[in-house]
Amino acid sequence: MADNKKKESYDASKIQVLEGLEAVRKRPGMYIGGTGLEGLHHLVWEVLDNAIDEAMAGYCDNIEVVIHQDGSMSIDDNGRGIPIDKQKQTGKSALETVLTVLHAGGKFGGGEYKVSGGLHGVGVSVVNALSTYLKAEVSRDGILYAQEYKNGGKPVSAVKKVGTSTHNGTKITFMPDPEVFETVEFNFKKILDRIRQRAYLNKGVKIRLTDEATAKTYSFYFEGGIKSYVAHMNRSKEIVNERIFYVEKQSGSTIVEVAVQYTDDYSENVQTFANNINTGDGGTHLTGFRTSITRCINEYARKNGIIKDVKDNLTGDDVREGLSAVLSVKLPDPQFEGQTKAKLGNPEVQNQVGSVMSEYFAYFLEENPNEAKKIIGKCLLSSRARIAARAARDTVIRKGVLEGMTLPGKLADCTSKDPSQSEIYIVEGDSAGGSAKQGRDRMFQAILPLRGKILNVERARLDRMLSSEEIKILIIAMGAGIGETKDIAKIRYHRIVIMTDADVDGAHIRTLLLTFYYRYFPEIIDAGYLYIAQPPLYKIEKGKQVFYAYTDDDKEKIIEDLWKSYKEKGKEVVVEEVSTEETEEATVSETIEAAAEIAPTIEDEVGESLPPGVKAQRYKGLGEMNPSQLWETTMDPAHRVFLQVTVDDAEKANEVFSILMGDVVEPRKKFIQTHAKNVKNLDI
Ligand code: 0RA
Repeated sequence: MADNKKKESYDASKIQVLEGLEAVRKRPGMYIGGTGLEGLHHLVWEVLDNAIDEAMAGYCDNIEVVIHQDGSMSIDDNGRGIPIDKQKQTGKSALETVLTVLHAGGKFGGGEYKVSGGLHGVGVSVVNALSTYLKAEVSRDGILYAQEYKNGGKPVSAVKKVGTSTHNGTKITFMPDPEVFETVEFNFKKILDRIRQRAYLNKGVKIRLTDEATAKTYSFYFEGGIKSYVAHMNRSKEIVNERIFYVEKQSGSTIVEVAVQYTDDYSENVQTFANNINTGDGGTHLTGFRTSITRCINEYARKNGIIKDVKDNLTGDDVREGLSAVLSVKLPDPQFEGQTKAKLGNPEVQNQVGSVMSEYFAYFLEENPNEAKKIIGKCLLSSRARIAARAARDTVIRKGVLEGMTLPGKLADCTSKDPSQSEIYIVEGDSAGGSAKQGRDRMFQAILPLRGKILNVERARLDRMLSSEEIKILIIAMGAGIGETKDIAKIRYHRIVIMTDADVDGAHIRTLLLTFYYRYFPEIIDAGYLYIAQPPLYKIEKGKQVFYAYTDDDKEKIIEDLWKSYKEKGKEVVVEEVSTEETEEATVSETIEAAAEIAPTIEDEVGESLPPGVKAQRYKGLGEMNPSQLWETTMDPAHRVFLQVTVDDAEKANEVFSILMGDVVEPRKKFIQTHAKNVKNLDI
C-alpha cells in the first residue's frame, strides 16, 4: 500500500477503496473476532477508537457515548468530522465511502497516531455492515450533514444538509443486527471499563457514557492521564514514593509517556500500551523501559554511595518488585506481533523509550532525593530477600522435599494415572476428609484433607511458603513443582476442587486457597482446572424422601412444594431436581466477593414453618454429612454443582486479592462493608 503513505491534507481523493461489505456479513468473525458479546462490543470499540484517533491527532476533546433505550448506540465526537466531499474512485461522498467500503478509513499511514492493530482498525464500514440501521451525522464548517443506512450498510439516500452546527464532529448511531449477533445487548460495565481506560490513556479528553434505560451517566476526564492511572492502580496499596514519576516526551516519531510509583508489593504491575492498545505481552517498549529503569537506579545508587561494588548491583528482578507503572507509546506505524498480536515489535521503540526514561527518570531521582532513597531502599530489600529466598529454596529443593515425588501420607490418591480423568478434592478438616475418602469414587477421585488455615501467601515469599507443611503437601500432591521447577504439564489432576464448609471459616480457607492459586499457579486457573465444590446447605426429609437445598431459594421452593402437596393431601410429592447444571462460571473476584458474603445466619434451625412430618436440617459443615450423602450431593458427577474458577479480569481479581489479603486495612474494611450487607458476624 505504498500510495497510502503520502502525507497530505485529507480530502476525498485520499480515501482508499479496497473491498465491499458483503464479505463482512458473510464472515463477521474475520473482522470482529466473533459474533458473541466480544464481537458485538468490537462495533463499539471501532467507532470509539475512530473518535479517539481524532483526539490523538489533536482535533477532539469530547466524546459522548449513549446506549439508547431502543438498543442502539451512538458515539458523538467533536473531531474534524468525516469529510463529505466527492470521492473520485467511487464517485460517492467520502462519508459514504468510509461507511460502505472496507478499510476506507482515509487515515492510513500519513504520520497520524492511529489506533490500529489486531482486530481494531477494520474501519467503521464494518460497523455499518453488521447493523440493521446506521445514521452518520457530520458537522463541518457550520453545516450539519446526515446520511442513513439500512440492512447492513445500504444507503437510504445521498448525504443531505440537514441543518447548521457550531462545531465540527461526527456522530454515529447504529443498531447491531440481531441476525448476526448472538446477543445485541450492550454491556454497560464493559463499555465503562474501556472508556475509563481510554480516558486515562488520552489525557484531557472527556468521555461520557450514558445508559438511557437506567439513566446512569459516567464521565471521565483525567488531566494527569496515566499518572492518574497509576494512582488508581495503587489506591489500596502501601506506597513507597508519594510523588509519582511522570514523563511525556517525543523521541523520533514516537511519543513516550511513562508513570512510575513503587508500592510495597512483591510483584510487579506494569501496564503497557501502544496506540492505546494494551500490549499484554510487552514488546520493545517494555524492554527499553526495564533496561533503563534498572540502569538509572543502579547509577544513582552508586553515585550516592549506596552501592559500592559492581557485584552489589541491583538486578532487574530487584528493581521490578513493587514496581507499578503505566507505559504508553504512540507511534505512526505500530507493528503488533505474536499469536494474540499483543506484543509491540517496532525495534526503534526500544531505544526511544530507553532514552526518554534514562534522561527523565535520572532527573526525577536527582530532584527528589528522599523519594529516591525510599525507592532504592525497597529495591535493596528485595535484593536481600531474594538472596535469602534463593538460598532457602535451594536447600528445600536439594533436600528433595518437592522433587522426591513421595506423595504425602495424607493424600488418598486415585487409581487413575490419567490427569484428564483425575480430580483432587482439597477438603477442610480431617473429619470431612474422612467422609470424602469413604464416599469417593477412588478410581478417579483423590482426597487431600488440609488441617486448619493455610498460610496467607499474599504476603509470604516462596521460601516461607515452602516452610508451611500444608502448602508443601498440596504442591507435592499436584505434582507440577513450584518456582523455577514448575511445570504445569506435569500436573496430576485436571480438576482441582476446593471443598470447604459453607460458613465463615470455610469462606476464609477458600479465599486463602484461591490466593495461593492466583499468586503461584495462575496457569491452573487459566487452564480451567480449578473448581469450587458446592455442598448443600440444607437437608429436608419427608419420610423416606430426602431433598437437598443448595441455596436458600432452593430450600424455600422445596418447603413451598411440600406445603402444597400437604394441602392437596394424599398426593405424592414431586419436587424438581435441585441441581441441573454441571458447572457455573465465576471469576476469582466474584468468588471472593461471594466468599465474603457467606455467613451463618441461622445456624441451628431452618427458620421456616414446616408441614407435619417434614424435617429440615441446616448443614453446619461437611463433617455432618455421612460418606454416601457427601458423594450424592457434592462429589457425584451426575448431581454435583461445581463453580469453575476463571480469571477473566486479572486486574480486578488482583485488586480484590490485595484488598482482602494485603496489609492496608482501610480498603478492606470498606470493601467488606460495601459487599457484605447481609453479613451478621464476619470475623475476617
Ligand atoms: C476519514 C478522514 C478524516 C476523519 C475521519 C475519517 C473520521 C472518522 C470518524 C469516525 C468517527 N469519528 C470520526 N471522525 C473522523 C479526516 C478528516 C479531515 O481531514 O478533515
